[in-house]
Amino acid sequence: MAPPSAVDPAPVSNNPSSVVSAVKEGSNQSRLDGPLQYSGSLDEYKQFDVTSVIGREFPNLQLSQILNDDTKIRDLAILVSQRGVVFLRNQDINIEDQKILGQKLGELTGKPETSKLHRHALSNSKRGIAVDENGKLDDEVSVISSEQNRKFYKDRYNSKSKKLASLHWHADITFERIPSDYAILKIIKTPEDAGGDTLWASGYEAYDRLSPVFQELAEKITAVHNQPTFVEVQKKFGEDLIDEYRGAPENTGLDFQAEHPVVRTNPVTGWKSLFGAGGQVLKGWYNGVTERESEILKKYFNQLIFENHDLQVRFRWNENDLAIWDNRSVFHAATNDYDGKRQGNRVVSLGEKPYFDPSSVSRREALNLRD
Ligand SMILES: O=C(O)CCC(=O)C(=O)O
Ligand SMILES: [Fe+2]
Repeated sequence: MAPPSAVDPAPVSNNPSSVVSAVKEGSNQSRLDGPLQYSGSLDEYKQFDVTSVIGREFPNLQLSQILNDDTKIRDLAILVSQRGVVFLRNQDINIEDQKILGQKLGELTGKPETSKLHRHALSNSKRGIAVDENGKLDDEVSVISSEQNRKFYKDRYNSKSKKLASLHWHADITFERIPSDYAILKIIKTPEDAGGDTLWASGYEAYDRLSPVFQELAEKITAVHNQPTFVEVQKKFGEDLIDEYRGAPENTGLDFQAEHPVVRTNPVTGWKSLFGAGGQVLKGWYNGVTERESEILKKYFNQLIFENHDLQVRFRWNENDLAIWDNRSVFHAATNDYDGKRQGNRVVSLGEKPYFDPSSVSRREALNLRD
């Protein structure tokens, strides 16, 4: 079934080497010379847009069946980058193949050679939670565990919490100097009671909702992303953190701070996205403005994400459902409204060093969705 969205289906060469440049090898920049075009190789699978702005679901496609087809995996990555998040139901993919997929999505869309799978400082094998039924421990998989979250962050990951649920909005690991391109989460166990949905919000659309004057301002400034929580957990619970190589040579140490452009160009789509917002900036700041202005901008940028439910999509999980999202251009938030146990495996791929290309365009411009 053909996808119903306005994504340009123009076919291009399916040979990745013709679009992925070798010139930038060894650097931490994207190897793409320009945005990629979806070739149409996934059109044969039933699919639909979950909302007009964000989300595509494939109700029947099994990822394990297409893992060795580079054209299809590359098209899948392009769709994830265009639609922000892609949902796949009842997947039989095992954790080894989930990791292969995580690395391939980025490699086939030009990520730097030095960017591998992320090794999370806290959520890693040292927590002793197995990633499969054979008891395997793996630093390149973050086990998303309700039990672990309740232990480390009791006041927030708790159905009786009185904190604002919107405080959970974030993009993954943006405190790293080389943050993520794609993330893949497979939920293995859903809570016995209801709940545990996840929401995603479009950074492309958040950018498009700024006036031209505010767009220009946002394009001029950088944000310091700051994550002090892991060191707090280390101190409180005596947990050991990974302070060396976390999937890219630049990702080391325990400062968990990185400066990135507030408006980021996604190399795969060529579209501008609001990137410097969400929880990772709540404890950080904007450079180039006063402290007071920084606080005001934070509130406003976050309001665009938290309060515009028409740029969000909410996903209700069944066991073995899987989501793939592009951390460069979407934010997401888990819902902690359940008392049962919930668990999943997340693989996070590292992408390019974030950049802003002044010649890139907004999503509405690219798709001709004028105001
Ligand atoms: O538990 C969830 O649904 C999402 C957790 C999360 O933020 C992630 O996997 O990156
Ligand atoms: Fe996350």
